[in-house]
Amino acid sequence: MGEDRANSVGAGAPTYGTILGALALACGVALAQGAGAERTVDLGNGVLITLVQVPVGEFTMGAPEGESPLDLDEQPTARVRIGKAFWLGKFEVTNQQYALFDPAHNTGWIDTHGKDRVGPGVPMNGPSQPVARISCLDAERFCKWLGERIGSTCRPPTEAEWEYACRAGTSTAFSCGDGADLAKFANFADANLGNLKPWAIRDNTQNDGAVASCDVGRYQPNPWGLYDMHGNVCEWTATAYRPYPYDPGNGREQPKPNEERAVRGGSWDDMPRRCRSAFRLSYRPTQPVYNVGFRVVVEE
Ligand SMILES: [Ca+2]
Ligand SMILES: [Ca+2]
Ligand SMILES: [Ca+2]
Repeated sequence: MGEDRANSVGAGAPTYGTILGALALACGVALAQGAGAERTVDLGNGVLITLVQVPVGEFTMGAPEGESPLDLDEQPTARVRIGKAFWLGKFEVTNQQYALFDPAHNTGWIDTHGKDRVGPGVPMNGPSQPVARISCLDAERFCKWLGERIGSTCRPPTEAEWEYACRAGTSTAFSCGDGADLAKFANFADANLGNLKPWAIRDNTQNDGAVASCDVGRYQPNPWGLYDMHGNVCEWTATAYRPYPYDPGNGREQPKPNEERAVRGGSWDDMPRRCRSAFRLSYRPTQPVYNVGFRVVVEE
């Protein structure tokens, strides 16, 4: 339950939230407000999107000095408050889900030379693989279409919402914590990528089992039950890519028409460093990118 809703509870009958809270107290469990609540929305033809409720809270956005000396755009950090709970896609949007909006889109293949020219390569267009090769504007159009279907405001997450949800209360480089086996939590550029692109920059010491993008939800989720925030495909955000410290009031949430957008989370084609919670890069909003997809926010 979001803080807003909890605050609006009157003296009437107990709500789901108060019952859950009482249960948690009875069990001696400190239940974070909102974390873990789920709902589904129907895209038609029996295809659903599962959403996880992300609670109100505050976090440090960006990387502490020394986490990744090459990535200076992650500093300086800022304390950012998420003042309103929201619903975030539990998974990246899949090809099957996207096809209900745009049946003509084909995420296609990654061929052995990475160019879709030489051989059939590795499929990226399976129904449960994440959609990619869609622009940020396409992602926004999908969200608008979905919002009209379900009668809610739907959009890609802001850059702050994305990092807050990715961290899920952690301040380590990855939400699985320091010392965890990343290959159990993420699909990144591991030894398998050598089978597709022998020259690719990759971490040959790790084996996540996937050559290119794989079905969403194959790895372990983060502490808030969100999958593939690290890796698989990178994800569009609604926010202009501007220098830190992050300030939502400086116009970055109203990007200029062709201003580059922040893209988050890294992909199957990125080294672990580029899949960290704080990692940022950017593309023009009109540019479809072979390893960039998105997930949806549904506002409360
Ligand atoms: Ca991989
Ligand atoms: Ca991802
Ligand atoms: Ca960067």
